[in-house]
Amino acid sequence: MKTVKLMLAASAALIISAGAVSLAHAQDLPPLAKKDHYKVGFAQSESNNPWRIAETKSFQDTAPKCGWDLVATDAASSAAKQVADVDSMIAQGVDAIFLPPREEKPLLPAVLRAKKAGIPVFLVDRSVDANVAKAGRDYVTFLGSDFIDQGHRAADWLIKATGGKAKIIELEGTTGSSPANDRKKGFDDAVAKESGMTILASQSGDFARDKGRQVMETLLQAHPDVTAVYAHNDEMAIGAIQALEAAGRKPGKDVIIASIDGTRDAMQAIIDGKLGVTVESSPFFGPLSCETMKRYAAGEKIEPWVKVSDRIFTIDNAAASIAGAY
Ligand code: GZL
Repeated sequence: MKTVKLMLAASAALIISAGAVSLAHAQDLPPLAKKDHYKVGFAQSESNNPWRIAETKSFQDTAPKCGWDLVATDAASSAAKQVADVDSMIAQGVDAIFLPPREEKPLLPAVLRAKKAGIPVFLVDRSVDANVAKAGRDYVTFLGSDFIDQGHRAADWLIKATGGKAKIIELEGTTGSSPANDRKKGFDDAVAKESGMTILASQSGDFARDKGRQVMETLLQAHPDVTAVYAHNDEMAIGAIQALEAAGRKPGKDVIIASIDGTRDAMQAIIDGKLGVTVESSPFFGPLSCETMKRYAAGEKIEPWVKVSDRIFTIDNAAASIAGAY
């Protein structure tokens, strides 16, 4: 009889402790009161390309429609300043923060400080190190594209366009950012399966046009046998086109280029026959952010990843799509 009592007591203790842990986790995510007006922080990483400028405009255009008093900052390509910008929003006591972490790791402590201050954080367009912070516990959710899939789709197109035979230069995005990490993984994993495809060199152009051009100039000198370029974004692809033409090469003819984003200049480069493909990565996060925040305030459990679906633009649809591009 005594043994049974002991077992019952032990299992009761286990249930209480498990409940306490799950309760603690459930309590981790700061609540958001349902009201007509909010003070909302948007801590932009930089404005060094059309994509980021379009994203900021999307939030600014959404603010009056969503009852937001928007506190928008720009970290001018500095993760340290982006951390300071988030801390300033915490000090101002904003109701919620939308954050595109410039790099996965440096922004983590600021996300956790916002949580501790009772401010829900929504990660938008880029994420943080998933090994340390979890959606639904440390931040509400990640709103964004599937970057691994984007890299995979760019590879698929390039494999078909080159018949599975290419010597590739890869221009990587911002070092340590989730799109750069995942677009590299998606592309490199797909290309590794093709015996005729080699990546000659892979280097960051920081998602910027001029840096992309400079890196392409250097890598082109080291690898004149290049036959394809994979750029993690259109700005670097445009920079690569400039570098190739300056070296007397014919982008789209003797060097096939694949990219990601879907900007207006990329669509034009496709129409001009210089760029082969750009996989869309929408910057228009304002409306989706408004909708997701309203769902959260209404008490809905938000899925850990509010996934954005992306189209693909080639010579078949670039002319029809350019009017809506940014
Ligand atoms: C993707 C976004 C990337 C774009 C770049 O969500 O983080 O940052 O692809 C931009 O153009 O700089």
